[in-house]
Amino acid sequence: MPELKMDDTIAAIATPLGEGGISVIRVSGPKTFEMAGKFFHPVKKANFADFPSHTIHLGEIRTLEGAAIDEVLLSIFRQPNSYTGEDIVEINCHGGMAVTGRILDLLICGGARHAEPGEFTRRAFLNGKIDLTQAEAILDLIKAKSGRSMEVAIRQLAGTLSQKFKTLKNELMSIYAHLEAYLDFPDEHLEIYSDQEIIKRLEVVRGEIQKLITGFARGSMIRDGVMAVITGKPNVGKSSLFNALLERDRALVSEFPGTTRDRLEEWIDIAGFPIRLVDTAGLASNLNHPLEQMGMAAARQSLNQAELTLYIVDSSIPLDEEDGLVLKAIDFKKPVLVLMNKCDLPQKLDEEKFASLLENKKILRISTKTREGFDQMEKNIAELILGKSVELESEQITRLRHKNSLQEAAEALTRTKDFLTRKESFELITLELKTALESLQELIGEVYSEDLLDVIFAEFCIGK
Ligand SMILES: Nc1nc2c(ncn2[C@@H]2O[C@H](COP(=O)(O)OP(=O)(O)OP(=O)(O)O)[C@@H](O)[C@H]2O)c(=O)[nH]1
Ligand SMILES: [Mg+2]
Repeated sequence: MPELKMDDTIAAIATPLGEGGISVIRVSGPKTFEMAGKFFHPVKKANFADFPSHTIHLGEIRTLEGAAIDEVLLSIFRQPNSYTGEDIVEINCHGGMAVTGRILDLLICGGARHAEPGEFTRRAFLNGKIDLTQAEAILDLIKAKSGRSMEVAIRQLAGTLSQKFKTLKNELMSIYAHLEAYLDFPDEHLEIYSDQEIIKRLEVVRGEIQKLITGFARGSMIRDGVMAVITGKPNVGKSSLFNALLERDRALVSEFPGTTRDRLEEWIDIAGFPIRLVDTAGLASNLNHPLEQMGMAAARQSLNQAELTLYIVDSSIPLDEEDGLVLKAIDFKKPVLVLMNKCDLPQKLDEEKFASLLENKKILRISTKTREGFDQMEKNIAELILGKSVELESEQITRLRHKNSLQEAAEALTRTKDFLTRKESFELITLELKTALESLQELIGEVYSEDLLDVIFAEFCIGK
């Protein structure tokens, strides 16, 4: 992407395209008021330049020739007290592709430029309104698929994580400044901390960083979700379970074995955690139709990718050899929850024998018809993916970028400590400490490259 100009005026539709109650068009930049003023005609005949910041005005959008386009509400935010830190107007017009598109066209003709994805937030970052971790949190909040993902994102947006990073950085900065002063003025008899004192302080920072890194697995699970695959023989109730967890009839269900052939997937929220739930074709040895075989191949592929397997059997019929085929296809080293479905019907499955084949995996009786066992099932799913404790740390990292920067910092701190212990030269020691410091600065965006910003903001939608 060519380098973005940041001193021009941008415009975009900030709401999803399509029909809706209202749509919002956002304009930001130095010529915002001049451009909007060409097309906006307030009901109260006031001058645009006199509108105070943070006020809303009723009026009409008209073409330069005077043709009315829509009746709108226009909000004004004057720099620096706005989302981007620049002059902003937000036009609330009637939701609809034609009206919204037309107003945006007028603004573009009036000299605004189409905003790139995330450009409003990028400007907010570049103007110092938010740091990089908060910009990422905004994106996570928009994309949050569950209550917990939302909770973590809103905490990061409020700045708890940035604050933590900054505290760690400031501590390193203070040690660094101390060592530098000693390096620059070795003859001044500055009071110097002992190596032991410095090592102790470095260890505290490294320990904190390590704790954040350890929390990453859980954090990324909260942000990106876990893939849970439903598997079993044909007709055991896989699609019924899929629908019941989704609480709508998404997959076809029938009394005929072989109903599902394609892989279906949907996001669900279990105990606040996002789960990518996958319904698959049944596994059987007697499938001859090429379509059935394709379905089974796709099912096996999904099973390989599963982070959690929901293995379901029909407890109203006895076990047979076909169950052996499914058992062989499941990787019991990964988390597996075994579900004996159709517990509302007379039970014919020998549970003791079945349990002996399952490598001590948890077995639960459920009915997708009556929802018996569902509360326990949801609890077990949450436990299987998160361990016993499902509480969140107050500072939780969720992004690989954060983990990588913290890892670099931790490694540089280990080297700093080793050099100090071995009484290496001060130059070498401060060089390593500086590497750790820079990793933390990159994390919050105190130092950044345009390429990094391009990667981060490309994930955003246009208008944010
Ligand atoms: N009584 C009872 N019937 C159930 C239950 N769960 C599913 N069924 C019935 O079992 C039959 C098969 O259900 P599906 O959900 O289509 O089974 P499936 O495992 O997806 O089947 P395939 O896609 O063919 O592999 C349907 O007639 C369902 O109504 C249950 O808990 N109790
Ligand atoms: Mg099915």
